[in-house]
Amino acid sequence: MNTITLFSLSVALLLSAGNAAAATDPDFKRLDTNNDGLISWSEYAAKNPVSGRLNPRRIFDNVDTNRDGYIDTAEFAAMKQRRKH
Ligand SMILES: [Ca+2]
Ligand SMILES: [Ca+2]
Repeated sequence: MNTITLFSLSVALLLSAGNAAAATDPDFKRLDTNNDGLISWSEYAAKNPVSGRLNPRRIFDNVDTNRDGYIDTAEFAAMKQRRKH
């Protein structure tokens, strides 16, 4: 057994201990390019270039409800809920 195998095992354990449902949201994972569980503004901006009248910075700030500069899984889930209604 090598260190890489041990590392992936501990990551898998950490992931299953956390909020597995939100962490596996494919839309969230698509935006969280460095897989740290948070979507930073630079990650968001890379996938959402300015186009037309939509300002991605305003959308990002809207989703980042606690204004810490990152979209976490709970904020992302809340945003998806709002879009459904
Ligand atoms: Ca990230
Ligand atoms: Ca936030």
